[in-house]
Amino acid sequence: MVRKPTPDDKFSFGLWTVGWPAQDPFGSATRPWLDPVESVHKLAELGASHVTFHDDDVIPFGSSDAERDKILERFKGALAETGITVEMVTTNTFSHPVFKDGAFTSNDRRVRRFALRKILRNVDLAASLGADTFVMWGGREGAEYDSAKDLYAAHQAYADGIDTVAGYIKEKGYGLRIALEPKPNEPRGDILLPTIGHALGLIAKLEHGDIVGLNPETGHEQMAGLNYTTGLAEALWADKLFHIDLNGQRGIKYDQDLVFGHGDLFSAFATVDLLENGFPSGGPKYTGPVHFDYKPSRTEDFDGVWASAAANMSTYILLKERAQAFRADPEVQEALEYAGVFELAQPTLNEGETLADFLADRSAYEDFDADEVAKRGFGFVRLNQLALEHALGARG
Ligand code: ASC
Ligand code: MN
Ligand code: MN
Ligand code: MN
Repeated sequence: MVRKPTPDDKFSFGLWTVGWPAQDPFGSATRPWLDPVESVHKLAELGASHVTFHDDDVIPFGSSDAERDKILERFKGALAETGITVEMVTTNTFSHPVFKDGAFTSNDRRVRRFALRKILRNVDLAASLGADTFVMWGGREGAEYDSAKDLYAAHQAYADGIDTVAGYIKEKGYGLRIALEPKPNEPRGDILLPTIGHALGLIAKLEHGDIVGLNPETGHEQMAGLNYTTGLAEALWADKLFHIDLNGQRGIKYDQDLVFGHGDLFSAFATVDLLENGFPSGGPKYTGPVHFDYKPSRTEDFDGVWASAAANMSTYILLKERAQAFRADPEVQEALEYAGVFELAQPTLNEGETLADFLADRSAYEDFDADEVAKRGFGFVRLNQLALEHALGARG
């Protein structure tokens, strides 16, 4: 690892990432089960500060209460020994066959009630471990066939389910916020809340939407051909960026869950630039943990698993250094100025300007010389080349 993490980096890993045994639709697992306790120790050694997990990652589905208590006691022992904390907890409502048609939106009402109980129970666990965020990835909330769902009822059931959980969190006085994780498809043909924008639309209609935000994943947006950094920006602007899942994806295809930066590297540079440097005009900044949700490739043995975990952190730090150098470069500042990047934060109407004043301003319309103004070059390509040269470490 060319860069070593520190606690200030707030690096966090899902236990399902390093623990993935690498089964896929065409082949069986290439690695044995990995004890979550071992993962906690190993991640701590590598420099991570936090872990996250689905209930079933730590406590196998169907465990008795006694087994559950025993497992949790041992797990908490590993946390205490390493100083690792649990910043986020999420619920597996996608692996067991009972969830094959979804959880909150299954056509089978019995499944919806079971899913809600499984999630509420996990909310209690999340609160008891001191987590800040409760993620909901509705991986099976969707369909393959348009006629298979009442799509109005599905959206209502989804919203009701989230509102019930949010109401429970408030009633219990837990310090948790819910973060919805969009994904366009896989494992279902189409998944509800396919993008950041769709999720924001649903949150706006919730009764308890004040404690519901987003956990956008790099690859999930890129699977839809969308710009992850732009999505993070919209979520930040809406004060809804509660958590992040960083990873890598190479274009519109199956969910690759590569190491962060091993997909679209230049896009990853822009993501880190936004996360670390914020918007040029100020505005809200992401201050939460830097969480990786990737899968060590199926080709890797355990040495490769730990090398890939380290790679996520090392790549993030390298990009952070490059992004800081980019913003600190006077030539870049000049190029940003030339490009009008700072001008966009200037309000379009003057302070105190009434609509009547505006309509009376002939310079804005009647005397506006569109052909003359259209002659302006923005210099975006030069700016982008400066970004690229900084990203490659060729400057400063
Ligand atoms: C999650 C999450 C995902 C999925 C996936 C499970 O909780 O954030 O992207 O589950 O990692 O394989
Ligand atoms: Mn993914
Ligand atoms: Mn994820
Ligand atoms: Mn995933």
